[in-house]
Amino acid sequence: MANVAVVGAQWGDEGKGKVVDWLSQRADVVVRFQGGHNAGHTLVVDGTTYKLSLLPAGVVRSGKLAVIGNGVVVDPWALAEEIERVRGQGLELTPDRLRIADNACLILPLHSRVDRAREAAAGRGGRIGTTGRGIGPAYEDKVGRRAVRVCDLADEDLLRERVDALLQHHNALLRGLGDEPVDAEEIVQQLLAVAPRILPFADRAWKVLDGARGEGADILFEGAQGAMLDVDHGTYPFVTSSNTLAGQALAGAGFGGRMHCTLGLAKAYTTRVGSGPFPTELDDETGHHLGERGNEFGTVTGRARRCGWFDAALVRQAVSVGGINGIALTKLDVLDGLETVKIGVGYRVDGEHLDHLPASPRLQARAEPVYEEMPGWSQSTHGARTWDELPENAVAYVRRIEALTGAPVTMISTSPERADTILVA
Ligand code: 2SA
Ligand code: MG
Repeated sequence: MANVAVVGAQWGDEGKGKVVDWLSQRADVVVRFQGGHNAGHTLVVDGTTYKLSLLPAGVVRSGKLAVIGNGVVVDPWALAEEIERVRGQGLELTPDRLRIADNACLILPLHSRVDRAREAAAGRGGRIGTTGRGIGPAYEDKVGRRAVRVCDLADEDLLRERVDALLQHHNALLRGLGDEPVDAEEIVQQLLAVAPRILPFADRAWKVLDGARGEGADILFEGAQGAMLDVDHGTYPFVTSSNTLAGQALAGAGFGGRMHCTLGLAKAYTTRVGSGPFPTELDDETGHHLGERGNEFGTVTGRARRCGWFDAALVRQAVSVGGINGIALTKLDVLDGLETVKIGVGYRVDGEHLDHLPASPRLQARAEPVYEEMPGWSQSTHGARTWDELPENAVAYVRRIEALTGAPVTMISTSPERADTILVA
């Protein structure tokens, strides 16, 4: 299988869990390279449901090595809890099966506090709709060179030094707002208490991956969120705080090899959680119908997702900036029974026709979708496992998506069941 990256091609929640699990069976190593516990994958393996947030999907299969790369922001308490939770479900999760980059930055309780306080203070138009997990503030501290990292947990003096450096920044802000400053010693003690649950897994992840590469291992890079939430290429500022594209996989894991294939996940329609522009959003019966049928609620926060038609212009942009060479199309069955289906093919902005989303959030908000309409299909595609089982109009829909996005659809998922997958040669 070689080295494969699986990334979201829309706004996240494209159904990566199932595809990553499916591919992880063929991989030796599964790596997370960005994001944190704002991600949420649901995996069903042998009748057991696992909800993973920070742990790479590889942990649910024996004999695989799971790696949390340096590009991930790690909440040590959330991680320790997740490790305990999956162990409680009978998984053996020993340090020889999970490695955490010792140069990964930590998310501390103050980060989620800042995250939530900002969201609460922002007016309706300014609220990002974050997961409240402290992701943004933690990445800010990383880039600001004042973060506490996994390796600092192993050295009490160094840890104190790092926490002091971090609080110099945060306490100045808190005092300015008339808030109570954070007590350094309290954080140090909390970190020292959680350290023994994390340190056994800490390692030079880049070296582990280098070794695996030398042995010819097949490595799967598991993306979180999606291309339109990328901090550079997404609908800024309504984005997450990391690069979500496959290009990030190499830097976020310290991997010196090359990616042989980048699989972009896309739903057969579009969803988004949180605020921000969404040109093909349906604020009507059809939008409701898609949300109900597609069970569109976030796995991390339980929030209802906004729903709309498939936006081919958006996915074409993700294919282009993200180097996607194959699309895995999910939840096609949710469109069953619709009389007509629409595909967004571009935008009209102030009378001008665009084949891509402009950078300005003002223009994005004013972008009117330009649609192509196709006849729907009344037959069920739910659970289809071969191309031949798909009604003619559904096949035409998939073919049109390929033509418009510029990437072949190499896989179609027709239910959460692993076997309900069509592989397109
Ligand atoms: P943050 O918390 O700073 O990363 O939020 C910034 C924006 O990124 C969006 N975001 C996501 N969108 C979809 N799925 C995500 N993960 C969970 C999941 C979502 C959930 O995989 O199911 O359970 O709600 C995810 N994580 C971040 C977020 O909505 C903001 O728009
Ligand atoms: Mg998800």
